[in-house]
Amino acid sequence: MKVRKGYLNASGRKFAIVVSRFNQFITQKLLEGALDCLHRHGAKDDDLEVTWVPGAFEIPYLAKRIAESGSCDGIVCLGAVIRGATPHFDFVANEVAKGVARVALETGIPTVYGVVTADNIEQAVERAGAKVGNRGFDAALATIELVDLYRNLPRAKKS
Ligand code: INI
Repeated sequence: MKVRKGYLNASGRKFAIVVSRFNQFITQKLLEGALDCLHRHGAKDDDLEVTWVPGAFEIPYLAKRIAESGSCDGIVCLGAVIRGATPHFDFVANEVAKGVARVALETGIPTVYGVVTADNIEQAVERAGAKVGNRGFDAALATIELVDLYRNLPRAKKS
């Protein structure tokens, strides 16, 4: 029986983080959580790149460019979309979720969704290092695991 698993080893791997400035008081905490996770699992600063974008809507554009550049093994996407603060919450939240998934599917680079979507500021704070953990840390952990897993997969056949 073949069982495939990814292990939590970030050593020697390159990671990109794309983080949005909108609601920066939340996204800064997500970034800190993601960096903490990457460092604790062996990543070195020289192997990390952080790109700031204006809002969550722009995350997929930059993630795609970075994935296509071949500069990293995995991408962590961080943002905060808060319903109370925007009438077009659903639009922004849906687009960023679909966009991040498309980047992963189209480029073959593990690209992980670490966007907090919350009804209000209190809920967002809870997901950025308060009551309910830190979504940035969690997204980085998933990225580390996927990068390791992808490395050990057989290469896709050329059609
Ligand atoms: N961007 C966010 O990251 N979070 C939000 O809650 C948000 N709101 O409230 O609208 C938001 N809007 C900006 C959007 O992501 C784009 O940057 C903007 O529309 C320009 O394309």
